[in-house]
Amino acid sequence: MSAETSYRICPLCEACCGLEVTHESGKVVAVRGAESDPFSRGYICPKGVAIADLHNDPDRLRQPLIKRDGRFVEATWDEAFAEIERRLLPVIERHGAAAVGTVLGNPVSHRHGLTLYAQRFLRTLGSPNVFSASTVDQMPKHRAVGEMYGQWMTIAVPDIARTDLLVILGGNPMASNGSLWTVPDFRGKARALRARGGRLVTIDPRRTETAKVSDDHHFIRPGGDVFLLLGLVHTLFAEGLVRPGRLAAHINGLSELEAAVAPYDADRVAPRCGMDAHIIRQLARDLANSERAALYGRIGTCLQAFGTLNNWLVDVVNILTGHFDEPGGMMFPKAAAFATNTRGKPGEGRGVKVARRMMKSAPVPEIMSEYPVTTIADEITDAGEDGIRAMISIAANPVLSAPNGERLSNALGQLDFMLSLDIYLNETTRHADVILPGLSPLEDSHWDVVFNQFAWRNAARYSAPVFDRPGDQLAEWQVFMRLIGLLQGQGPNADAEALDHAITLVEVEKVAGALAPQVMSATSGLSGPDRLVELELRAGPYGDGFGRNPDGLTLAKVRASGQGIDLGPHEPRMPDILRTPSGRIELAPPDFVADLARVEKALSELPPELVLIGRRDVRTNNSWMHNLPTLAKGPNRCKLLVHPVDAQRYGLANGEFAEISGNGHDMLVPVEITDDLMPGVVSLPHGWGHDQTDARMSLAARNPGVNINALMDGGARDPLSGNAVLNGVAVSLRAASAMQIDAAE
Ligand SMILES: Nc1nc2c(c(=O)[nH]1)N[C@H]1C(S)=C(S)[C@@H](COP(=O)(O)OP(=O)(O)OC[C@H]3O[C@@H](n4cnc5c(=O)[nH]c(N)nc54)[C@H](O)[C@@H]3O)O[C@H]1N2
Ligand SMILES: Nc1nc2c(c(=O)[nH]1)N[C@H]1C(S)=C(S)[C@@H](COP(=O)(O)OP(=O)(O)OC[C@H]3O[C@@H](n4cnc5c(=O)[nH]c(N)nc54)[C@H](O)[C@@H]3O)O[C@H]1N2
Ligand code: SF4
Ligand SMILES: [Mo]
Repeated sequence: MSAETSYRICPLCEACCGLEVTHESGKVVAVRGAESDPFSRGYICPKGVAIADLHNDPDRLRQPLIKRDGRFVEATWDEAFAEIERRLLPVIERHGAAAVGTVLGNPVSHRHGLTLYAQRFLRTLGSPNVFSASTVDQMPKHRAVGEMYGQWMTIAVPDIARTDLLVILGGNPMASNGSLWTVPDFRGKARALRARGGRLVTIDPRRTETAKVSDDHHFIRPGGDVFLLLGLVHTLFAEGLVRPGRLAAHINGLSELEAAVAPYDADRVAPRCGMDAHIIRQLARDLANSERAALYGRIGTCLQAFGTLNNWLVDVVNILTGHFDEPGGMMFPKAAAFATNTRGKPGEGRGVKVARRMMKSAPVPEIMSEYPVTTIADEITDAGEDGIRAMISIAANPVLSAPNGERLSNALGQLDFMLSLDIYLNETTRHADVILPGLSPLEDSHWDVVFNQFAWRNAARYSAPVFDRPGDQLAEWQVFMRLIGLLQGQGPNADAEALDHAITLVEVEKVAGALAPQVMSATSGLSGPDRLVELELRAGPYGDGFGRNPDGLTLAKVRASGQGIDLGPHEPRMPDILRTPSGRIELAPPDFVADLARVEKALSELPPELVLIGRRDVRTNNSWMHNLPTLAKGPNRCKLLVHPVDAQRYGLANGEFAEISGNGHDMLVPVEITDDLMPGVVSLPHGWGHDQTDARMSLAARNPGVNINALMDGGARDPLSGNAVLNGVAVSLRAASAMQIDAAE
């Protein structure tokens, strides 16, 4: 058999690169960037290449596991569903659905079978206790845009191809490949920006890989963003630079905003964010006076106590300077399918509801029907009779990715039942009673439900499976359908396809009414998430409207195009995109203005002497790609970065171990001394700490690293979003003694 070539969108991070996979006799021969992909144009990173390792990884689960007498044994799918019926249903019968908690991890957003069918499953289960990785990530962004524009997903992205000035605050797209911004080949796009005379400015407590390809980099004290942003907004008002342009007609709350920021002169806030007042003022002027400019804030602005205020003020700066919803500024993508920001009536809506419920164990609100992962342990152990008794983890590893994993581990150990949908036996899933695996990405079809909504440019792309799936392996949407069957009393062997058809029909009837039978028959050749893609695409903003717009898109047309169809650069979408009750942009939501009281208090507090921040490396992905040989090669990436001044202060030497302590935990970690950090700040990546003996990630266990999140107790949150504070956390350091080092090695 000769080699064949298939094209496949990479689902491993938000960049969604097109891959060219060469394979022979069912084996991957090579993975390259797909040069003709209209969206990623040949870009690929080392993780994309490692998709072959993931496909081949002997530790990746291919069969369900059931825990019997404390040990996992391989089981058939029928046995696994029977076990779930036997163990999970009695919990619901006795204690109600709320006794079942669900935790959704990052890959839920990356695989359409998970994204679309986890939602269906949650609706059927009907438990309010849904926790998600968004609460250790971007929940402040959702809260901010929800109140400002009336919809949680109305998130703008930099129009990098047309901007003159891009300012990046708390993001490192050179390592992360972009986030809430689907931007393959950031390096190439940054280079093009500079080549045409534009400027790139990075503001970060570390001189990051992104800072190094920027024209300017400014250090900022971790957690200092709210002070910088208030100083910027104050300067815009004080210097008469408020020029919202076209959007002026669609804004509410400008004078309330001006009054709210009045106390925050750049001179007053500068010491607190660690930047000079003149730099803050100059930045405000540069943003205001550039014809096309964008201020982009990412996870560094979210993982802190003022996360929501930061994300509010970032958009405020863009709006006030006239760079919002304008070419070269921050713009709204219009995805071909599943675009939340095209739903509903243009220019009006009911807005979002926040805090409809609070957690039982802590004063934490539900946002977007989700609760913080940092409350799971308490909801299991401290919520009494109403507590959680069973957990379902869906592509989540909160024992490593959330603070205080030890406490969560102990709590998971107390459950009556735990089910995991996961492809590894890892730090979290080892607590499960049943683990149900998913497919290798190369065995699955793909459409980006989530990330097309944050795309740097609009496009429609679909991938068919590269390989047939092995034997009786189920796709994850089928797993969910059988779980739904269980919940509906159909027993463990429900017919996934028939049930899927029935539920899809009900969903289609809701939107298509009398036309539903016609729509169903027009899509009858497809099932599962692919059918939902076809439905959404044809009904979507570029779709054929099931015949109403014959030139419009169908899945068949997208497939016939080869690697996808370019749908062009972003276009202005205000005011149609608004879904606020006022039909306007809410520039000064009362809850946000009220929260400035905390800022006022923090202004007079002294920051801790030494704080810890995270970082990402292009060869790792949160906690779960340390088992892939291509990525594990090379130097140890779990090192503590320390500034020379701090190294001297604590008596640390390059390459030697330090003991870092926080939250009553201490750990030994190798030190790398570098002046890329701000003095008083140390940095450690997250997702490490693979030293659990009963996990099954053999390569990862050989270089386990340490778990940064053990140094945090999880109680620190942004009150408006419930998001965890994971950066700027106070820690202490000392040189490790020879005895400790012996023990560690
Ligand atoms: N200190 C600190 N902590 C952080 C962060 C930080 O910056 N600093 N970042 C946070 C962020 S942004 C996030 S998003 C969270 C992530 O939090 P999590 O989502 O809990 O963590 P991941 O490591 O992404 O774990 C993904 C899980 O999904 C499994 N998996 C992978 N692919 C599939 C699949 O196709 N199907 C199924 N069923 N399972 C799959 C993996 O085996 C793993 O168990 O971590 C957060 N934690
Ligand atoms: N290679 C790789 N890519 C990834 C991931 C991965 O683990 N590895 N994870 C994926 C996920 S889940 C996400 S959410 C995205 C995140 O994507 P990004 O937001 O780009 O994430 P980071 O690279 O962590 O960049 C955050 C930056 O914020 C800085 N920072 C820390 N504290 C502060 C602060 O208080 N203020 C400011 N202004 N900056 C601060 C850090 O130094 C860091 O440079 O990346 C995704 N892509
Ligand atoms: S940048 Fe992200 S999407 Fe692109 S190849 Fe790497 S992991 Fe895959
Ligand atoms: Mo994330």
